[in-house]
Amino acid sequence: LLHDLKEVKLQRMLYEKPNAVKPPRTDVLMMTPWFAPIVWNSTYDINILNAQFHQRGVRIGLTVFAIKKYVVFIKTFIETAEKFFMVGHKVNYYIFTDRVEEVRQHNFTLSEGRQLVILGVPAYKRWQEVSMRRMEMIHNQTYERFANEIDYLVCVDVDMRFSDDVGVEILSDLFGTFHPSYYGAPRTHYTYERRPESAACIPEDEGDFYYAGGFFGGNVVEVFKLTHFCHNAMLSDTAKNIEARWHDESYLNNYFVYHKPTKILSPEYLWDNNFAVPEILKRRRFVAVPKNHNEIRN
Ligand code: 2GW
Ligand code: MN
Repeated sequence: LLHDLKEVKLQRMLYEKPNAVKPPRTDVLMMTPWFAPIVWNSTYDINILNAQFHQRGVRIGLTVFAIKKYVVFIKTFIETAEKFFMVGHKVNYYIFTDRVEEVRQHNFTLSEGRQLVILGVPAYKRWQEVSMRRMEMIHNQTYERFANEIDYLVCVDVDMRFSDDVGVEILSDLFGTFHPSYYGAPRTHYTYERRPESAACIPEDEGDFYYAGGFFGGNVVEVFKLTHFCHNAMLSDTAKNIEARWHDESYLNNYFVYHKPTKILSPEYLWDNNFAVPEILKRRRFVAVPKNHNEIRN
């Protein structure tokens, strides 16, 4: 085995020396108490990271669901991903939809090394279920497909657009994203599921951050475990006639309390332009597309 290993060495590269006594940012938390980096602008060097991930020939899968009327979001989503998502790396888009023909008709032209896979899935009647069942469908494809095709999975909402770089700086074994509404809030303000009967319950004195349901990921094995937990917790709640407060997001938050993410993305990675932009927010990389709730959700 050892005899097959080639020497891997980064190319000569010029960049500013890191300074052990001067942190690049002092206005935000850059590291959790369990030593997971929190990704903010100016805390990393993308050239070093790109070289490392290219060296490993990393393949990235981006999963997105466009069920029923939400197919309207897919065009902007893919077009902006082509401009900003993992540029220069191997990317597979996995679009889960009940409207395979409509998605296919876009005939997206993709850059080299990028592929689009359309997966036909059922359309659940209730929107809460449409959202929650994503965990099951991602889980099912993990051993069917993802294990053979990619190294990392990135799972996101579709009612979004990329508006700045989202690259390999986000990748890690297991990652989540700060919800843009709660990153500065005290624990008691987090909208966790609090009923002890629910499998999503987080007691008042537990929990680190409030993570967004619309952006998480990790390596294939970790996403397999996460989606397995979330789906089964949801099924056991449903059997007891409980629906967690924020659906899949509630189970995700529970999972992250007891399986700490190895990296966390700042709200740069999930923003809503209806919010005032705070001083700490230097970039808005992935932002909500305004939607007419009545029209799109009924
Ligand atoms: C339809 C009616 C009401 C709500 C959602 C839907 C719907 C969602 C749909 O008809 N078709 C569909 O494909 N979806 C998918 O579910 C789509 O990928 C969408 O981005 C995702 C979540 O729904 P969304 O984006 O309308 O909900 P948000 O933006 O309020 O999402 C947050 O809360 C959700 C749970 O309630 C999820 O955790 C989500 O990840 C969060 O960002
Ligand atoms: Mn959304």
